[in-house]
Amino acid sequence: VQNKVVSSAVRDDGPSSSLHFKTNAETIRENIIHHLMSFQGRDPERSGAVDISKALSYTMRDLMVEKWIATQKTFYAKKKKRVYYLSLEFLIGRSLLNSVINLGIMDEVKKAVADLGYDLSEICDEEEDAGLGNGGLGRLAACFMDSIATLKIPAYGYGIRYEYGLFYQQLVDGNQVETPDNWLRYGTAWAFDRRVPVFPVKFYGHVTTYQDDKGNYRAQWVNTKDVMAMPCDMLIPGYRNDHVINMRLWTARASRELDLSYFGQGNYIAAVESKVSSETISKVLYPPDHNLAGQELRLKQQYFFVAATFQDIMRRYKKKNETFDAFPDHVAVQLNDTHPAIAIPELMRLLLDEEGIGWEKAWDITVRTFAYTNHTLMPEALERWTVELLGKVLPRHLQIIYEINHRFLETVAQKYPNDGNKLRKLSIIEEDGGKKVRMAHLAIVGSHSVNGVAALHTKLLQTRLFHDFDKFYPGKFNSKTNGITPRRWLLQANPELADLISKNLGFAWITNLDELRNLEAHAGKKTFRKRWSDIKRANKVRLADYIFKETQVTVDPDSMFDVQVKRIHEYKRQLLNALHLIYLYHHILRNPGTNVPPRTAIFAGKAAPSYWRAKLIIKLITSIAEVVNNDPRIANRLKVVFLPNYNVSQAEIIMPAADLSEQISTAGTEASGTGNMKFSLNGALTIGTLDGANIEIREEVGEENFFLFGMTAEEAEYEKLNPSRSPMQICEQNRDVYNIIESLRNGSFARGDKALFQPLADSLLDQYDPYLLMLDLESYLNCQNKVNEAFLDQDNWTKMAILNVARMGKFSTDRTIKEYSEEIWGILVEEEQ
Ligand code: B1H
Ligand code: IMP
Repeated sequence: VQNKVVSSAVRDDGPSSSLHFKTNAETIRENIIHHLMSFQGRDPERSGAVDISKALSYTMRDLMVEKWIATQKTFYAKKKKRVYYLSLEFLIGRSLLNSVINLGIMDEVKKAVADLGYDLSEICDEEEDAGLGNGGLGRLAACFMDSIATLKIPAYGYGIRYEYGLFYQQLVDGNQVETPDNWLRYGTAWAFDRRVPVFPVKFYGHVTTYQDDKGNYRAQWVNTKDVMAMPCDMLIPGYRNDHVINMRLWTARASRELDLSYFGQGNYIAAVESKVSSETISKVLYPPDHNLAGQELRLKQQYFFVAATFQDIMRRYKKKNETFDAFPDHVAVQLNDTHPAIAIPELMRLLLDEEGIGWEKAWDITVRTFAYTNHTLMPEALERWTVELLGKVLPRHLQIIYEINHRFLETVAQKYPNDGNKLRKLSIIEEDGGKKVRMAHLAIVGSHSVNGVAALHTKLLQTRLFHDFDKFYPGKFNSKTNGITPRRWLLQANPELADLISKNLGFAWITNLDELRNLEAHAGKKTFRKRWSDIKRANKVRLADYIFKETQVTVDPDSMFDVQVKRIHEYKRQLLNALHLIYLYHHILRNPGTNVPPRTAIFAGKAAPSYWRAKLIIKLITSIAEVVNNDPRIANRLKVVFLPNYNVSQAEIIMPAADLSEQISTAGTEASGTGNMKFSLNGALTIGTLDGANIEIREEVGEENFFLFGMTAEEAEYEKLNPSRSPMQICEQNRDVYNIIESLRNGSFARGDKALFQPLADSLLDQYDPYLLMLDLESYLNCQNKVNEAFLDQDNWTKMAILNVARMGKFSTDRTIKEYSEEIWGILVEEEQ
């Protein structure tokens, strides 16, 4: 990713703190050279941008280590409660520029790099993205780490160090083709591979019982196959506060004993094979997203990192504590969705089997320790493991889950006597169609807090998905609206806008985003708006250059940049967007004199490799692009672009350049969304439905600064079962809609192939469409007309954009994390950082 502008929209009141070596451009340059020679074995005179990038990264890491050690010592000194954020995904992206900014040494680093003959942006572009996540859920975890470090919360992130992150997406003839993301090919400067502590993780085997020295029967999990977990630490610096926290990602290694048993039999090849198979556990991130893989390896990944993490938690806890009575006062564990929910029976197992604590006490400790965040209402994403698989891989955990369920259902039966239906609905075990463990139910029963990620999402959890649980556990459900970190998503991604804001408001907004409110006073000033729109244009030029480099399509920076970037999924309705583009194409052909403003529709996003319908939607978009972009009659009034391989660093180029943000999911399907916040914070206006956090964004920015269309979640729920109009009726009543659908069926966008997009046309015309595309289409088309009109008044558009940014304070993860910390973890955030 190139053409990134790097500016110093950071305070220029000098380096933020005492450092091991005095950081000035000179010492930074010396350290770069030292690393080049001592660690990379390069001749400074012959090394290129890649080498400098790595050496600079090591230099930044050196600066962070000392702060990290000091930070860890304060956790011990103050006997603080620690938070463990468990997530199967951390979508970090790049770290170099972020660490330079957070360390507060931008000017010094720029100068050091310039003295070596390079531009910092060029050096930063050499870094590979750490794409250890699928999308919003993983990126949220990464934004949380930044805010946790900035707010000085004693916390750790725990996850897996996947050797391959989310697949690399190429477009071949307009179709998605996946290739492996070998992000560690040349190593990474950001992770410390550690030798200690290393922990064994057990799998398979069976359970026996024995009598302990007090005469109690205790379970013992034996004859297991063990895999070793090795820690790999990534340091996360807070924003200019000397605080550095730890993200511990586990790597799977074959255990020595396992190898020896094979060697003993003289079976060398089997020993090596078994080593390879142990190590596949941390090989690759699962890409399905909102769809369960249901596979043994995925379950093993989940338990692998949970078991290693809990051994680490116990090790740390036992350093200072003799008994487990105070465990929940010292340890809070946040489960990022149900992916790590096997931690609940794992803690029970440790307390019961290893520590010899009785059930009631162990359960009390467990529930007070865990909190669970739900991220989706989509039924296909709710994890359910078959009893057969869980019993095979984790036999002791299955026993414990059955016991948890047994005791839980007894309490349910007490509250609702003779109500078999209630028991069936609430049970952790799903009985019909082969027994399955419902991980969400396990997570709810085993946690003291269950939160949704936006107000509407939480309400729907309470009224629909988990209604009975909400009744059964009053007060357990709560809402924590998502956010984004303003450090990466404004200060770093949009340096010129950040500069303009800082020049007018000072720097407080960087750690107190509500300060942006003071921009409102500037929205009325002509000169300010001019500066603002100049910056937007420069960002659009940068994106236009990037688009040309990646796709060889020329786009006009003065056209409206209409952007939808996110995972490709039917519920997100990229297809609805595509239908509007077909409409626009037809409209311009039929009305050559029309005054609709020129538009550039920009898409990016990955489809799950086995989700053929999502892949067909990508093919449709690239096919529309081929037709529209090459039709001379359109004369550049409409361009369509699909940027391959959407990732964090691409998002950092896209967000600042958008005019219009497409947030058009069917109401009631997108739990929150966080891309919506990134766009608004960078001065794009939103066209969106009343879904997820869109509702709260609209509330904040004002309805007059938001393009709303479509049904509400309640209407959508009703229409799904009782449609007011059929797709056929809609086509009959609206010629434009008829023509759109017809063009999918007659091969217009498929080089004459009538069959290619037939499945999409069929689903649109189907009586039952869970995503209600046809029922929202006219409202969407009308709303896009309003967008066109509004865009013709550029000056007013800019005013609206400024007001959007001014009112985005709520959507900082600093606010989100403060709420988690104070309302769930029981940790007060110190006001003065
Ligand atoms: C979100 C997921 C998700 N919700 C299953 N659920 C996965 C589910 O690999 N899997 O099996 C991976 C991811 N991701 C997203 O979380 C929501 O759709 C967004 O609306 C939300 O903003 C984001 C963060 O809360
Ligand atoms: P951990 O918490 O044991 O993973 O150790 C992380 C870092 O914290 C260590 O590298 C030490 O710098 C520091 N640390 C570990 N144990 C103690 C302690 O008992 N007192 C103070 N600092 C400690």
